[in-house]
Amino acid sequence: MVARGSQLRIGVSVALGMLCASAAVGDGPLFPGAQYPVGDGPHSVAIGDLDGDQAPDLAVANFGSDNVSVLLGLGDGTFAGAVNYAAGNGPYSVALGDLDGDEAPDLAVANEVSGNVSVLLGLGDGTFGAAVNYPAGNYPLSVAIADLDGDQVPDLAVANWASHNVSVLLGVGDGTFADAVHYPAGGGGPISLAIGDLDGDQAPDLAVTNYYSDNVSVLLNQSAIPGDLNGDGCVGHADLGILLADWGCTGGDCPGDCDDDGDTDQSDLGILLAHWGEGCP
Ligand SMILES: [Ca+2]
Ligand SMILES: [Ca+2]
Ligand SMILES: [Ca+2]
Ligand SMILES: [Ca+2]
Repeated sequence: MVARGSQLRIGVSVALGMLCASAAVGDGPLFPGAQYPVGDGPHSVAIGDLDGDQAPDLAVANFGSDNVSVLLGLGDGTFAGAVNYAAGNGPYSVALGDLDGDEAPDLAVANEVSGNVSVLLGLGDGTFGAAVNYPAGNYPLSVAIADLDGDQVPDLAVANWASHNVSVLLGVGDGTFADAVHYPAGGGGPISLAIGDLDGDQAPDLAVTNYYSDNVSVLLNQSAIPGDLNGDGCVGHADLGILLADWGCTGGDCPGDCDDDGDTDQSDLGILLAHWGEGCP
């Protein structure tokens, strides 16, 4: 188990940014705000508009009470009382994203003790359906959401602290997920992960912090189709348009550069045409 340093198990603090310079007191831009009770042992918080009123809301993973607290924002930096939804055992991390394509944010929760991920689909009004749990690795501590295979459906990536690996659960599109596929984290005790395109091929990659080996692993996504310049999982007219608009570009940073040699020319067109239609519906 990972040591949990904080003994502040009571509430979520909200610090309001001080916007008026003339009113500045002290050295920093923040001052302590209100506290809002949540569940027991809150470990992680995420921000998003969960009820579609343009006011940011909070979702909190509560390790001790095996649930997630949702606090709807009133738009002025204050929040309504927490509503709690059951998750798995030992929620450690929570991420927000539209997992079923209905434009209402959903919740993904990494449950350390039960070794799974809970998915709670949002109804759009700030309430959530019952958790559906998907097995991950041992002691999952972090979850992130991104379309990892380029099919336009969000997927889940999970860092598993005790099994030293990362689980990827591909989204089906209706809010359900395929079985986890595990990848070595590249270090010991992966505890946190983040997703971004680290090599510029339009496919999201993973960065994973490894608690025991004191390093960060970079896991490059291998699923990009050569020629899929806009990363939508299909090599087609849109990509050809990008390439032609970029024709003759040199010196790197060329959007039409399929082979990563720093320019956009005949070789890139050849690659695109060789993969024409791949991945398209
Ligand atoms: Ca809201
Ligand atoms: Ca949704
Ligand atoms: Ca996907
Ligand atoms: Ca990439």
